Amino acid sequence: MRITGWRVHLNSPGRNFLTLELETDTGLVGLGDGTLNGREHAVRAYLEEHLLPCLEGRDAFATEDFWQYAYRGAYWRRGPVTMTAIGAVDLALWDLKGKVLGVPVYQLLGGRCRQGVMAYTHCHGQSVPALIESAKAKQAEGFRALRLQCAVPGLDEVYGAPKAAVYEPAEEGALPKEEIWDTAKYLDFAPELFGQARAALGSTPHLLHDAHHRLTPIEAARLGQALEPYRLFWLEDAVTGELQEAFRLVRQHTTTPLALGEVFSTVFDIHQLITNQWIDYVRMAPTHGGGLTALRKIAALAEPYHVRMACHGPSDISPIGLAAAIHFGLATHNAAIQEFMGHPPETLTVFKPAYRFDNGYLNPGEEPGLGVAFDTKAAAAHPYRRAYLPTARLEDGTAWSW
Ligand code: KDG
Ligand code: MG
Repeated sequence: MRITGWRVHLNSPGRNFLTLELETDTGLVGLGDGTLNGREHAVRAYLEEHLLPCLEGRDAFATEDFWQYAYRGAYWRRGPVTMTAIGAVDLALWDLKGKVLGVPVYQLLGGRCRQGVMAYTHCHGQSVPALIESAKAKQAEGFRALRLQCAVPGLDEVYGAPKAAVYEPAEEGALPKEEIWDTAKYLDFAPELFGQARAALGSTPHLLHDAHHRLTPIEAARLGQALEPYRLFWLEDAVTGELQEAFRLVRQHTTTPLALGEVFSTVFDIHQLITNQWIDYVRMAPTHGGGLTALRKIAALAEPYHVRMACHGPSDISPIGLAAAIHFGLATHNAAIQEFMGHPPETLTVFKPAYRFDNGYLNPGEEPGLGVAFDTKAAAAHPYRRAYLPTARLEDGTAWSW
C-alpha cells in the first residue's frame, strides 16, 4: 500500500478542526487529526509545505519508519506544531493499516485489556450548588469520574467554569481575551469547594480537578495537602511542566495524585517526571504527542514506574484523535482513564465516530481502522474561523499562565 496523495481540511463545525486525509493506491483513505487549538494554520502549513510532500510513494504500512524519518529527518525537532503534524500522519497510517487488514486499531496495539476505558467528564458551575447539580446530572448519564471546576468568589471568570453553558475556551474574535487571576482567592476556595462536593456526592465518584498551570510548586504542594481529605483521583497541571524537577517539591508534600502533560509533545518533556515517580498520570494525547507510535513508547516507559496514561480528550481534539485515544486506552495495560466531553451536534454532522459511551466506559467499536467517518462535503459547509484561547493576568496586570 503506497501513499499517493493527501488533502488537508481546516473547518469549523462547532469549532475549528484540522483533518488529514491520506490517499493510497488501494483506494483506501486514512484519517488523522492535526488540531492544535488556536494554532491550526501552523500545523496546516507544516503538513502541506514540509511533511506531506516527502510522503509521496512511501509504504503506508511502515508506521515506525515514517515516524523516525519525520522526527529525525526534520532536524528542527519537537514542539507542539511539529509533533501534532507528525501525529496527524501517524494516526492516518494506523487508520489505513486497520482498514486494509479489516481490524480495529486496538487489535493492532495488543488487543483488548479491559471491557472499556473509564471516562471522566467535565462538570462546572458558577457556584458550588450549581456545580454539584451539574455533577449529579453527569452521574445520571452514567459517569463514574467527574472533573469539578467552579467559579472562584471574587474573580470574574476562571478556567473550566465558563459563564456560558457550553465549555469552549477558544473564542472567535480579533484578539485573545484576558482573564484576571488571583492565586490567594483560589487557594482559599478550592478546599471548601471539594469539602462541599464530597459531602454532597458521597464517597463513590472519582473527583478530579485541573489547576491549569497557575500555581508555583509550593502553592501546589499546599493545595495538594489541603485536598487530601477529599481523596481526589488527581490534581491536574498544578504547575507548568517546563521544569520537570519542580514536581519533586510538590510530591514531597502531598499524597494527592498528580497528573500532567496535555501540552507536552515528546517523551523528553516527561521522562524525568516518569522515572522519578513525581507524577501519577501522563495526560499526553495521540494528537499532540506525535501519534500512537510515540504514545505507545511513553506508556511502555511509564509502566514499570507505576505511572499510568490518561489521554487529554477535550472537545478541541477531533473525534478522530479521540478515537485514537480510546483504541489506545483499551489496548494499553497502564491506561487508567480517558477524558470525554463529547462533541457538539454540529461537529457530529461532519465526523461520524463508531466509539460509544456506556455506563461510565468508552469503547472504540469494531469498525476497521480508527472507526471514524469524515464527510468532506459537510465539512466544507463550515469554513475556518480564527479563534484564540484566552490569556491571563494577575490583578495588578502581571502576565500569567492561562
Ligand atoms: O485547548 C486547550 C484545552 O484543551 C484545555 O484547556 C483543556 O485543560 C484542558 C483539559 O484538561 O481538558
Ligand atoms: Mg487540562
